[in-house]
Amino acid sequence: MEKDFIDLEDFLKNPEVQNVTDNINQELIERRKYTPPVCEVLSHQYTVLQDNPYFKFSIDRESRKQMPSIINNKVQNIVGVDFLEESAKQGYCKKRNIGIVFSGGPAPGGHNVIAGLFDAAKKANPENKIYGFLLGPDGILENEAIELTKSIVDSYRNLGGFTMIKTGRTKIDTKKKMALTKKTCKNLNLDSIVIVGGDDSNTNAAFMAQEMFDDGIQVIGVPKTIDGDIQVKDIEGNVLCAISFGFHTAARAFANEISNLCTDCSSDVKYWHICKVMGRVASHLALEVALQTHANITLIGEELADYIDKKRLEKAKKEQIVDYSAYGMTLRYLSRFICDCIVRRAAVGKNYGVIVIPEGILEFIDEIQVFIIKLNAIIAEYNKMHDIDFHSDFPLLRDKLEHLRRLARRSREDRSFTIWNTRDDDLFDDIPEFFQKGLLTERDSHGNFQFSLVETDKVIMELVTDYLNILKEKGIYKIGIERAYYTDILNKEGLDPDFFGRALFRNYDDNSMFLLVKESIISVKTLKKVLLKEGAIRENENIPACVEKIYKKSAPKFKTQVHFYGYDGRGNDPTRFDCIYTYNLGLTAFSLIANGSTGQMAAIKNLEMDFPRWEPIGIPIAPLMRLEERKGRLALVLEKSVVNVNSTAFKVVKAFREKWLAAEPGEDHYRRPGPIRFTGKSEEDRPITLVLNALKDL
Ligand code: FBP
Repeated sequence: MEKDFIDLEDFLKNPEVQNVTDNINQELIERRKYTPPVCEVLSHQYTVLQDNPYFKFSIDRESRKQMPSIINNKVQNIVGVDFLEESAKQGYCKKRNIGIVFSGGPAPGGHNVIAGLFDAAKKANPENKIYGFLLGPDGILENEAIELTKSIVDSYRNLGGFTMIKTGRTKIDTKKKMALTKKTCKNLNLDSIVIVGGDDSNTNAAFMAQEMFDDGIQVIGVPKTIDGDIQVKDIEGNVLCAISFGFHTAARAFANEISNLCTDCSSDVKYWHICKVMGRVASHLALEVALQTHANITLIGEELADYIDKKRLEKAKKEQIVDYSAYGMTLRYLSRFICDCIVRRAAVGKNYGVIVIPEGILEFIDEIQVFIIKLNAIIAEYNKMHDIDFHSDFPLLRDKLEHLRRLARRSREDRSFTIWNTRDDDLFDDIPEFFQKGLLTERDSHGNFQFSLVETDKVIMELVTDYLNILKEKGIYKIGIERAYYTDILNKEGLDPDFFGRALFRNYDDNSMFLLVKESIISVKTLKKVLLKEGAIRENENIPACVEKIYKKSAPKFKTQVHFYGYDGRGNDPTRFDCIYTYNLGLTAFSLIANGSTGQMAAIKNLEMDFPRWEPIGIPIAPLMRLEERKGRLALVLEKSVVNVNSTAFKVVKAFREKWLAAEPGEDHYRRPGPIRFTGKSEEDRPITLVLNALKDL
């Protein structure tokens, strides 16, 4: 008998099978062997630093007090040289032990920071050692580090993730942790530590630099976060760091996926895709995604925070009162705005589309902030006054709501009681139940509201769905019927399009390309009524099948698909921009170390320009710090950069908003950024936000 099976073990040994199932594929090989170009100044044998007094900062008094050793640091320019005096050369090339740690969420390009640091350190002195702390700052506290060798570093060049040494979110923010850090530095005989992290981690870097200043241990920060909210300007608005690394890759990865949804929904024409994109606070990623994809609706949190209800303001002015609630966006208004866009697109036959919602949007909605503050106060006050805590006394949502209602009643009787009034109660009533529950859940151990527990997109889209149902019942939300199609269908059935058209549509005589069924027609029953009233059919006559078909086509269903883009883009292999940026950041970090800096952040100025104009620099961290409330007390932190609504990039998105909504007959205006291309010439060389912001201010 013929053998009709193959031996699996033999099969797996087949070279072709091994080739196609190997972990190492061509893309990986090419990524690993790619050598990013190096900024001119960093291509020299050595570098020296020059303080640049041109860039100034407004320094917080507390920062001056808490960080006296590094507060007078200046921006440092890096200059490439091929010759150094013997003593300077010895200092530059002395044998060093350098530690590096990733802190916070992964961001594409981190491995290249290590590669750049490694290459520069080995070039200066092959005996230099680089230690990678494992699992983030915990690795420092627990002295868990590995020496990074060439083979380890080579296997991660140009690859995404922080897989080489992993990451973690622990903060080095207490005396005890600082002491452990010093102990680890001593154990490993470290000369310096490089902290690759976001705003909090760079804040930590500054405190560590201050703390270890007298021990001669240098600390250098590197601006990382896909959220793009580390951006540095001086007091005059000169840009020193246009964006943190990882932002471009994450935005490009999200944009590719969202662009695919634009293609799908405009083919299938039946879904609205709701895309939540990461960005815990700032909406930079959503803004870049809007520019990359031209999605129909993109919400920008920072814009909502700026919103003023001019009508209310005018009304209040006339009544000679101040209406504080006219400032700031409400959830109700936001959902109305989205519904308006959906209804307008449906009217031209497009009952589909793509909405981009930044993850952190609720923080910008004044009303939510106010609720959180008020409810925090109500819960805290209740707990202070009673033996049993608020949540045990009111275990169910309805009990909690009843308590709030009692407070609202009290505010009507007692004018001095303002914490919860009838308007608060009415607005709170508008919120979906699951979100009411969310807002009333137990606070964390510091009494803070836990934003991360709220499903942002769900909150907004439930309100949208509810209001669309109302608009549907009112006959306002309708799918427009193409006039040519309507005429054709009726002609085919031998019916007079004009005769039925005037009875059926509200805009039949105004030459519109899309016809809208009358508002009063919201069911087959009401259709029959209207046709009878208009004399289009007689009492005992049925509705002509083609007319009923047209009506049914006009009745919308609001069908959504919900997506979350975050971790996927965060784990993407870096774009060429991020590969080059991060490799040069690593080289810059070494240059700062070799020249004795501490408390500086490695950065590249002119990122928004062509690569030949990139300028590696050191930015002093301490002068950037501000007092902010953290866990109920004021603390010095590096300020987060949110989207500037006066920036060119934002103004461009705003100017194109109507066009990209495409609530008019004709094609949508989607843009296809395509997948991240590592090789070839077609990949863009920097984020669009940067390109636009570098152009003259509008
Ligand atoms: P970093 O600021 O640490 O870079 O992290 C940013 C981020 O990716 C946010 O966009 C997101 O909200 C958050 O991390 C998610 O955090 P986690 O990994 O803890 O779920």
